Amino acid sequence: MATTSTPPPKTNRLGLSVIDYRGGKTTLCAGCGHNAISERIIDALYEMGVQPERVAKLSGIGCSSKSPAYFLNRAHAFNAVHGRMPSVATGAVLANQSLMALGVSGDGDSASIGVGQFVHLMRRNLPIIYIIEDNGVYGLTKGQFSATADVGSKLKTGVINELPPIDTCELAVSLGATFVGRSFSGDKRQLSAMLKAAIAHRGTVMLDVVSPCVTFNDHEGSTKSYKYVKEHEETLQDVSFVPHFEEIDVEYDPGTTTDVTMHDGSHLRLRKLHEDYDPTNRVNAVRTLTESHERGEVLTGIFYIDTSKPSFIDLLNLVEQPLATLPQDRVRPGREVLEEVMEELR
Ligand SMILES: Cc1ncc(C[n+]2csc(CCOP(=O)(O)OP(=O)(O)O)c2C)c(N)n1
Ligand code: SF4
Ligand SMILES: [Mg+2]
Repeated sequence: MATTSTPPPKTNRLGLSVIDYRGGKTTLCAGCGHNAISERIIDALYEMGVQPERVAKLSGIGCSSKSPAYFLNRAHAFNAVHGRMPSVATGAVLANQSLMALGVSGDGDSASIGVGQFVHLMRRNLPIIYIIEDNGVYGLTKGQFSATADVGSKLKTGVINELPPIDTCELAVSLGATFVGRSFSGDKRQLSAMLKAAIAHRGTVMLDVVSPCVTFNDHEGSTKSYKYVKEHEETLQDVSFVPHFEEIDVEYDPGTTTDVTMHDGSHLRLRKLHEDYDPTNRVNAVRTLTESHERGEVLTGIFYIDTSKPSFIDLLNLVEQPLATLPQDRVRPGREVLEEVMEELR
């Protein structure tokens, strides 16, 4: 009898299969945009060959903040207090700069209770990938408006939002984050390319991902529903990404495409779709976002990128070895060193 052999599982450059990047089974609602984002995170980390144990997953409180439990079981994780993930992330990165920090937050977690912490994280350029899974509501507490809800957006109960939204991308660009973009949980191709580029960046990456809440905010009158986003999405560029371990063999026309060399030698390629948009111009990025709001669009793409600004780690001039693993004799130099310092101060 002929035997049939199953083909070996596909592996990445570390020899790991995609299963090594998975997490627990989701407890979020079926169809929730947050589940699709977890899938894209799994694929991006697998395809980039990131060692799972090198990642620190961080989050606050909300359905979105639960989602790190559904990817990367083998990573470090800290589910912090509501809106306080940025300070926990800052501590973790400063203690061990060899970790790759991946923060997942919600629009409520970041733009309401956590806005103070969000603001200070953005201005420091701490190396972190900060994702806001943006559904315009507090999903976990049954669908109240969050601060990213658009004026005129309607709840299922008929309540209409009259307060202007906070655009977290506009805020992040003006405060100093060095990689800022918006995507949609339903746009597999664009979100995957952005996540891979985010992994190659050293500095604060802020990605606002519109992620519909099918239970509380996916109806007629909502501006964060699948239907509304599909009908009103304006894409700034066609985003593609060539990792440093792959040969670049595609020619590009500098007139229509911006090529950004990332910190690790990867290439981010942005093919202009509409206007002559320069993603390295901060003032223009803020203006473009404001104008697109006025037109009622959901603008997606990479709004701003700067690969030259020093990160928070560079500014602090930290030793290269992670503080967490420095030996005792370097952490506690001893009485003689203290006396030397005191002598210098006399
Ligand atoms: C200090 C504190 N205040 C309020 C709450 C209640 N609460 C839990 S989650 C949440 C909002 C979550 O909204 P968002 O971050 O948008 O996440 P989503 O559930 O929409 O993904 C609130 C207000 C809390 N857990 N802790
Ligand atoms: S309540 Fe909304 S945000 Fe929360 S899991 Fe369900 S669909 Fe997702
Ligand atoms: Mg929300």
